[in-house]
Amino acid sequence: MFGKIARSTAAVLLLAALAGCGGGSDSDAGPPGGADGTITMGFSQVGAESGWRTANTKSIREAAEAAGVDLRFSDAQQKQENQIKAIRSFIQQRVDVIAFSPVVETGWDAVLLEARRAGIPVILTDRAIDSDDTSLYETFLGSDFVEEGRKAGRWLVDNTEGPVRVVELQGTTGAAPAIDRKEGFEEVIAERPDIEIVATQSGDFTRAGGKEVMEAFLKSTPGIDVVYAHNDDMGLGAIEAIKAAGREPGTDITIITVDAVRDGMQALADGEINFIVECNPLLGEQLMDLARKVVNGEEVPARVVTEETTFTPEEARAVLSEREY
Ligand code: GZL
Repeated sequence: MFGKIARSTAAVLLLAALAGCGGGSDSDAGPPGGADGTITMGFSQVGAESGWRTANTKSIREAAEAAGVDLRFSDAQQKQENQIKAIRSFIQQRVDVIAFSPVVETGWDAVLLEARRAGIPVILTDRAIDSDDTSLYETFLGSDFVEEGRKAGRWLVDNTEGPVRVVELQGTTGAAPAIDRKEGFEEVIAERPDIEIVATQSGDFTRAGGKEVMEAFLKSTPGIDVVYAHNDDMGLGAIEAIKAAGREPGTDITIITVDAVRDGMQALADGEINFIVECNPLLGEQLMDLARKVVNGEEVPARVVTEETTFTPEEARAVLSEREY
């Protein structure tokens, strides 16, 4: 909001378009975008922790290429301080727009205020932030993680009877998908007092993390019926641990995950996972379209929710060959 007013004013006041990045509210900045209209985007990515992230990065890079966007890409290796450093660097470079997937929900107000003061609009993609000041960003593009958790809980409520002991592999501590997928799942299973989460711990959205936590659960927690993993990668790590313990994943222990990336869908098709809630990583095209509108001072929705579904083993077998990721 503030960024758009500053940019429009700068654009109206300044007739001569100088070469170089647009952005910035000082008086010598040309209209948004470079002299030839090229948009420069600074993008701070969470990291490369999962199959989902890899697919998301590929989608963003390919969409930037197709849209002629000059993409300045930074991988934060799942560290918030690296994302804050990258955003400050993008401000120094006076990019036209900043987009990022916040690794955790909190701690962003200061650096986003710096971007706003520099007149550079910010787009949140994939994960949201928990801030009272919604003017710090123009829009949020990504999934409804609470609904994803509800879908996982709904499948469990509808497909089990009697006492069910669940162990939960949470995503990165403080991350929106981890907080919200837990919230949605618990909201729905509350309908069944005989479904109980008997252990819960973060596996940090990685395969290694899921395996390590599941190994500990198998040693410390008797009578596990179900694993609810906040992403496929932790579910695949749990499968390794379950097999190493001489048990049958998908048969002895039911497994529910979120994402629907290729390796997860293959395990689902093979019957080692029982149900997957899709989380669509292909956000690149929508992001570039939103960026163009924001840079040009056009109105954009405060929230753009992505379309996604769920899969059973039979449904996975039917679509596996045509999946993009
Ligand atoms: C969800 C995304 C999550 C995925 C994980 O939009 O932020 O992060 O579910 C990824 O696989 O690590």
